[in-house]
Amino acid sequence: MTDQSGSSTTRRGFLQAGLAAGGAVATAGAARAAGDPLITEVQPWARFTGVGVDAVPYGLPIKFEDDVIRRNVPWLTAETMSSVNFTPIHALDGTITPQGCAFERHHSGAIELRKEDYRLMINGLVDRPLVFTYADLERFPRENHVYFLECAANSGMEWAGAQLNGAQFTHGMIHNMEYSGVPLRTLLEEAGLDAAGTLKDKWIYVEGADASSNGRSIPMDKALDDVLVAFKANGEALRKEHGYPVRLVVPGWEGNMWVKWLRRVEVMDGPVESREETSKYTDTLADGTSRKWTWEMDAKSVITSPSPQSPITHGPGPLVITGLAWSGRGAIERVDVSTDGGMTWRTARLAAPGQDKAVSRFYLDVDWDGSELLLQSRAMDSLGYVQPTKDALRAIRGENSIYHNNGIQTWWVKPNGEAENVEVS
Ligand SMILES: Nc1nc2c(c(=O)[nH]1)N[C@H]1C(S)=C(S)[C@@H](COP(=O)(O)O)O[C@H]1N2
Ligand SMILES: [Mo]
Repeated sequence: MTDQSGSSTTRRGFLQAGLAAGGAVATAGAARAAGDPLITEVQPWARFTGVGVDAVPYGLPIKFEDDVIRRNVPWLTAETMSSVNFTPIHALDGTITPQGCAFERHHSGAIELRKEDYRLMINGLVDRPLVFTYADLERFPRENHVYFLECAANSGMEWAGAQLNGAQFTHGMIHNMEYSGVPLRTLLEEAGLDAAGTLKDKWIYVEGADASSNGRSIPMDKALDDVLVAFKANGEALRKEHGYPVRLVVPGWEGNMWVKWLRRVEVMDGPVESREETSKYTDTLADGTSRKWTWEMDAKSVITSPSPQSPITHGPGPLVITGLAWSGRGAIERVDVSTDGGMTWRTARLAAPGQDKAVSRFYLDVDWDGSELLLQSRAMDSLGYVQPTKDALRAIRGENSIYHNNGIQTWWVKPNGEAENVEVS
């Protein structure tokens, strides 16, 4: 333990050296090299051996990163069983969300379902109603795809104005994973769709094995397009909270339709109009009528750093502005960043070309003069759709909405580097 406290003292020294040097990163680096004990003295981690292999059979993040966790907002819901927590997007980089900190949304809690007890039924207007075991599913040709899942309620608290102070809370109902699974089309074809007749006007109804069942209707053309019956995420088994052993992946469409612990797919003549697609996950407009079947998640983006939970700690000079962008209708084509509340825009650098219905990472590398910033990002997708301001959204949707808020987010960065959630529309 003394080793540990010793190292944190020297770490403070490291920070002060950085601040004293100020300005460009290179100048700071040169000054540091001169008399930094972290460079000139043998440190505890070099004087003693580390732990051996197998010390931790399945690894967790190192303790220094123990604040990079999912968090909930306790006052949002009465209890955690039917609730949501948020991905710490302010602290992540790249595009893939580790399962261990990917947000959870349950309507009746996460269940424990063994592969051996897993059954998937396909019934209704099919030639042969079938029941698959987990082992059966593993024998169909598999595909791998990276897709984002965004809860339709993401940013829902921000409709009327700025509310929650952090990208994790305003935009953290999203994750982006690589799924391995079998196309639903393959399983529907195995059951045979001749009995359904014309497929164009047919629907499927999907439900989970949990108490809520979270049943949703999906039009047949989507079901036969890119929907996956997935059993792995980011290379490993789905975590319990994400639907182990099998979940539905409905690319680009609202998270509610991605049924976890998938137990049944029924082919039907029409939609069920279940609770989750009538009283919930619809958008009440200014005139009191509600939009429904708002499945696709419109293009959206957010700056993850700097942001309220990720302030600037290094003073003026080189600053990396970064964030995430995604579209449920296609790929991200371009992201613009404004530092003056939307008056002027610069095109950010995409870390990689946009992928269909997957998250893109963007960067804007600037020389910060230390003055306040009103940071915004604006996504454009492959259909030419441009992320709207919150005012533009409210003009169409009114003020009663919760779901599908893809308006432009603003962070007010102060000269001391701290950031706050504000609205500039
Ligand atoms: N069976 C079942 N599936 C479900 C839910 C649920 O409560 N039960 N919640 C839905 C909602 S509203 C969302 S946003 C996503 C969340 O997926 P995640 O917990 O993996 O983030 O799962 C969806 N699928
Ligand atoms: Mo959701």
